[in-house]
Amino acid sequence: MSTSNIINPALFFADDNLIGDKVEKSVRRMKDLKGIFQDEAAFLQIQEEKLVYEVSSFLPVKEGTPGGLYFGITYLYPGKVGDEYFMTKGHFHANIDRAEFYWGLKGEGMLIFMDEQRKVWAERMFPGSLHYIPGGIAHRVANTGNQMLSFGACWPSDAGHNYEEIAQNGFACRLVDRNGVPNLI
Ligand code: M6P
Ligand code: ZN
Repeated sequence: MSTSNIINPALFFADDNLIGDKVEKSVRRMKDLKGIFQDEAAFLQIQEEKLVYEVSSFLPVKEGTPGGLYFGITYLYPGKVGDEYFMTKGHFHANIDRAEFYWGLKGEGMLIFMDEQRKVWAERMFPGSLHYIPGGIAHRVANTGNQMLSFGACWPSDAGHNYEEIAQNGFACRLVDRNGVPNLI
C-alpha cells in the first residue's frame, strides 16, 4: 500500500474540544429552557440570553439513516435555578429502543435516567465516568459542580429526539441542592 492512502483524521480533540471542518455547534440559552425548571420566579430572575449549554457535534450521515453513528460533546455551564442545578432539556429517543453512550470529560454532574413507567435514578458523572443509556430510557444531565461540565455522547443516527414527553410531564424527580449536596427528590 502506498503512503498516498494514508490521510489525517477529519476530527481530533484538543483537551475536551472537538475540532474539524464538519463540527456543528448549537447553543441552548435560558429562553430555550422555559418550563424545564421548577422555580418559575427564580427562572425569570435570570437573563433569558444566558448560555446554559452548548453542543459540538459530528453528524456524518443524514438524520434518520439506519446504521450510522453521531458524536457530540456537551458543555454545560454551572449554575442553579432556585435550588435546581442547570441541566439539559432531556429526551427519550424518537426511535425509543435506540441506546446511547455518555462519558464524563470535565467537571462533575449527574446523569438522570427515567424509564417509561417514570421510575427515576441517577449516576454520578466525573472525568472518566462511562454511562450506557439503554433504549427506552429518557436521559438528562445536571451540572452539580461550580465549573463547566463537559461530556461526550455517541448515539445512533436513527435515534432522533423526543422532547415532547419531557416538555409535557417533566421527569418524575428533580435534582436539587440541599446544603451543598445533590438530592434527587
Ligand atoms: C448529547 C446528545 C445529544 C443531545 C445533547 C443535549 O450531546 O444526547 O443528542 O442533543 O446531549 O441534550 P438535549 O438534547 O437533551 O438537550
Ligand atoms: Zn439521547
